[in-house]
Amino acid sequence: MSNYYQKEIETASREEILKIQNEKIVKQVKHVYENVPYYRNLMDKKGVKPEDIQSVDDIKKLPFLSKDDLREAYPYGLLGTDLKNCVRIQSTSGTTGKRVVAFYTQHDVDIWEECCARAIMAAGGTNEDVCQISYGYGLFTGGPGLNGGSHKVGCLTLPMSSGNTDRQLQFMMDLGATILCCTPSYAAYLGESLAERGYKPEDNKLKAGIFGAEPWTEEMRKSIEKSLGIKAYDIYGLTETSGPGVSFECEEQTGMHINEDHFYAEIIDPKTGEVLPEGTKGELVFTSLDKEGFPLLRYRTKDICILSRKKCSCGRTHVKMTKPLGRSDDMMIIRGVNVFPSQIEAVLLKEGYTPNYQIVVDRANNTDTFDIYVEFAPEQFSDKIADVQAREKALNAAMRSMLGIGPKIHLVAPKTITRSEGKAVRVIDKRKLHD
Ligand code: DLL
Repeated sequence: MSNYYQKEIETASREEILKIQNEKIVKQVKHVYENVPYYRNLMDKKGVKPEDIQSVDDIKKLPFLSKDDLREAYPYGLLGTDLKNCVRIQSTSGTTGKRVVAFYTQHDVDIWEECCARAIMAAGGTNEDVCQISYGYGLFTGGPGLNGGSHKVGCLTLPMSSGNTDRQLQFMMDLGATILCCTPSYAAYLGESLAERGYKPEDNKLKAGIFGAEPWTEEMRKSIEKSLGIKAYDIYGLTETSGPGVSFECEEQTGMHINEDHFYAEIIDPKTGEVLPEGTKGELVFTSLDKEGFPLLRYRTKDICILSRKKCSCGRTHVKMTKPLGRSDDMMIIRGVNVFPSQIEAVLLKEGYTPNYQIVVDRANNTDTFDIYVEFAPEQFSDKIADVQAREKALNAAMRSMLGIGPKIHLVAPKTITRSEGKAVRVIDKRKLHD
C-alpha cells in the first residue's frame, strides 16, 4: 500500500489533471504576459497573445526560455511579481554569467515543500521518521527543499547539511536516522565510511534514501542499497523550477513521477525545438503552472530523457520521466556542483594563461576527482617548485571562487598538451554516469 502526501491529486485521473493544468495555464500565461516584460517581448516577437493559449495543447505555441535568457535577464528580468511579495531566493553555484537566481513567494515555497513532502512519503516517510538531510543548505536548493518537505511530513528533521562525515555518522547512529537525503555519491561515501568504522548495514536504522542532484546508475543504486541496508529513491529538480521535487520515485523505482499539477513537461528535439511524442528521447522542457516569483514558461532544461504514461503499480497517475540520460549542453555535475567548461576557460584567460588546458573528471572512492591540466604561457614558465606551487594554489583559489569547488591544478610546460586537429577535447569524463 502506497504512502501519499496528497493522495487525491497524486492519483487523480488523467482528465482531472488535464482540467487543472488547462485552468492554470490560461491564468499563468496571462499573468506572465502582464508582469514579465522580458517574456512579453518574446511572445510579441512570435506573434502569440495570451488569448491564444486556452489549454496545455497550446503551450507549443509559446517561445522557449533557456539559461541564456536567464543570463540576459539577470537578476530581476524574469521576476513575476513585486519583490516585496518574495520571501526567498535560491541560486546555483558558480558566479558571473551562469548563475541562476530564482525568486519565491511564500506560496511558491509552500508548493515546493509539498512536492518534496510527496517524495518523502513516496519513499515511505511518516511523522515517525527521523529524516537526516545531508544536502547542502544555503543557496543550493537541496537542503532547504527537503528540509521543508520533511517538516510538512512531520518527520524529526536533522538539518545536517553536507560535509563533516564524522558528525554525520554520529548523528545518524545516535539519533537513529531512518531516512537519508543527500547526493548519491555522498550516500555511497557515507556507506563506505560506516563500514570502515566497523558497522554492518543492519547496525543503522535507515530504511530509505532520497538521492538526486547528479546522475547515478542502477549499479550505484544497488551498491548504496547494500552498503546502507536501505531502499534508494531518485529525486530530480532544478533551481529554475524551484529545486528538488519536480519529480520523484515511488516504490516501483522505475522512473520519477513529475508533479504534473505544478509542472507541465514536454520532450523536444534539442536541435529543431519540435515537440516529440511520448516515449521518444529528447530534451525535457518545463512550464511552471502556478509559480508566482519565478514563473518560467517552456524552460529548456538541457536534460535528455524519456516520458512514459505506463500505469504505475503505486497508484500515482502522474507522468514518469527516466533518469536524465545525458545533457544537450556541456554542463558537468562535479561533486553535486554544476560546472561549465566555459567558466574554467574564463578563469584561465583572466589569470593570464593560454587556452590550452584539459579537464579530467573521474570517480575514486565514490567521490568525484577534478583535475585541470594547464600550460604555462611561455613567458610565465618556471622550473622552480615553489613558483609552480604558488601559481597552482592561486589558480585553485580563483577556480574555487568561480565554480564553488576547487580542482587540482597541474601546471605543465608550454606545448605539452596535445593539440587537436579538429574540435579541441577539453573534457575527459571517465565516470560512467549513465546506464
Ligand atoms: O540539483 C536540485 C536538486 C537538489 C535535485 C537535490 C535533487 C536533489 P541544480 O543545482 O539547479 O538543482 O541542478 C539541476 O542537476 O538539470 C540535472 O542535470 C541535474 N540533476 C538533478 N537531479 C538529478 C537526478 C538541483 N536525480 C541539474 N539525476 C538538472 C540526474 C540530476 N541528474
